[in-house]
Amino acid sequence: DLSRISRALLSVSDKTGLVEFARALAARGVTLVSTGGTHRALTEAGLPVTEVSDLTGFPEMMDGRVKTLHPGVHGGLLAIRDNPEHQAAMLAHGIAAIDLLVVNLYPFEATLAAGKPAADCIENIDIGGPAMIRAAAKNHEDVAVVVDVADYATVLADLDVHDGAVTRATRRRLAQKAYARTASYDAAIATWLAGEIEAAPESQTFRALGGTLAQGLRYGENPHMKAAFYRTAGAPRPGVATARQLQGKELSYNNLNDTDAAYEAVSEFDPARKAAVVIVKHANPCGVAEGASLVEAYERALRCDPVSAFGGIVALNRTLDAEAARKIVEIFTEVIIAPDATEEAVAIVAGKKNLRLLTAGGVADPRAPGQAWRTVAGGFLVQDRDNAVIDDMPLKVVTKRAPTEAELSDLRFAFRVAKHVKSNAIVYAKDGATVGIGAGQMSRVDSSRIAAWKAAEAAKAAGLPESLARGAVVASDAFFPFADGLLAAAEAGATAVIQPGGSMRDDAVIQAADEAGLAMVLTGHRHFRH
Ligand code: 93A
Repeated sequence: DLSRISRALLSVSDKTGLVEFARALAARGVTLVSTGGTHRALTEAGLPVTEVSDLTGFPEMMDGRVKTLHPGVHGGLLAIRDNPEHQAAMLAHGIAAIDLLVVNLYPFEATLAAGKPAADCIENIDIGGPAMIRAAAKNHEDVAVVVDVADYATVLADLDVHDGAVTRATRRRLAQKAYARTASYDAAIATWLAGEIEAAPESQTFRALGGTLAQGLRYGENPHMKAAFYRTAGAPRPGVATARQLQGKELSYNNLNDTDAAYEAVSEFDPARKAAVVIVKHANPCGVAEGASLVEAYERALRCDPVSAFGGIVALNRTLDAEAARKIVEIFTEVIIAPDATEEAVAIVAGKKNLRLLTAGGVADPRAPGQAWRTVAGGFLVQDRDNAVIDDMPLKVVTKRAPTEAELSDLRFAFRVAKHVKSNAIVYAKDGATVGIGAGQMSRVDSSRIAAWKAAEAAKAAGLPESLARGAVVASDAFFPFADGLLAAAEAGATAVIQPGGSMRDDAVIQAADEAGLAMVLTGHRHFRH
């Protein structure tokens, strides 16, 4: 089960911990071989090390594009030690066994993330490194492969405990990690190229692999489920994966999921136009509002459903200021996320030790293309992200009465929100604030009833005599299949309706709207979200 380490090949771009590790190997009698830059670093540290060109009989050439791609290297990595034919081949061609491979790759992902030109990204595609990693990992019965600086200690611990050898268990673990690394490396390259050529979802199933670990999580949606958070490669959209956490407890799986929902929703609201706030609970908005200031927007968003907002996620589309911060910390909130935060706001939030504050550096572009995926049993689904925006949709008035300017503005607002509410989604809005949200019901009429009931509850909580749905407008994320959902809205007091249209019974629904004196506009776009 043990494989003695006599010879190691080191070829690393990230030279963190290299010299210490190589010195520890040398001290344990391991012969060192390495490529140009690595060789230089080790020689400078006074370590005895052979150059890889001594193994290959070729100099490194073509700007280093060809340095280790040679049987002198790959034979040494791939030869099965107890196979007589392999041994004979090694002898015949003067190939020496390599027992330990230490490689970390050209920094493709970092080059891309730094926004470097395409030519730099291409030059940072490592060929020889992955080839060696895959060879050593394939031959893990005889060879140990290290692709992560963190595993230098793993190997040294094995060498010390097992008298200069690495266990099979360690080699297998290292091999798995090695393939995970080359897979994510190639996925990052493929994903980048997919973006460059604007590939369609069906051509990029590989994206599922393009993750690098951002954070291990204590548990998943429930405590008995293990979980982790991965970041995908490529041009990042400001959001939960790129945000900086300034304070508070570690984010949980549910926090991350809800914070994403909240920030994606608030990014629909152009910060140059108005301040906007989204409060999310269980991945659904429970209050959304615009305002002249963040604090005004927050107070109006909170009014929609103060009960659900307790323990929620608050997303803002502008720099968190002191006034808004002071108001938000009045109730228990799990997470605040904003493009940025003033020093004063940060100090106010600091008073709440557990409250997490995240700054995303900007708001996401709701029109940005991209993909969304989810797993299904035995597979996964890929689709374009929903980047349709109400402002780009030609609206069609289908009722006798056209909406007033004020109604039209609220209709757009409500439909913008409905896009981020789980289907079936019904959203009541008035004066740029939601007043009742019905989410995630299996029938549209149930969502309509829930939204109307919520609006009545919100009025009660605010001590108002009349339901907040009265005089409001209503949005539906998909068409009304029957008039019943629409009539429920009219009964609750809505004056105007926005919905995609396209039902077989559109005529009956339009007629019902006319009879109820409603103004109705069709968007031609559906915003299902499941
Ligand atoms: O350009 S390469 O793909 N061609 C190669 O043959 C090759 N062999 C190792 N890059 C290659 N490497 C990479 O060089 C390693 O993966 C490592 O990242 C880097 C180390 O180079 P140096 O030792 O010169 O700093």
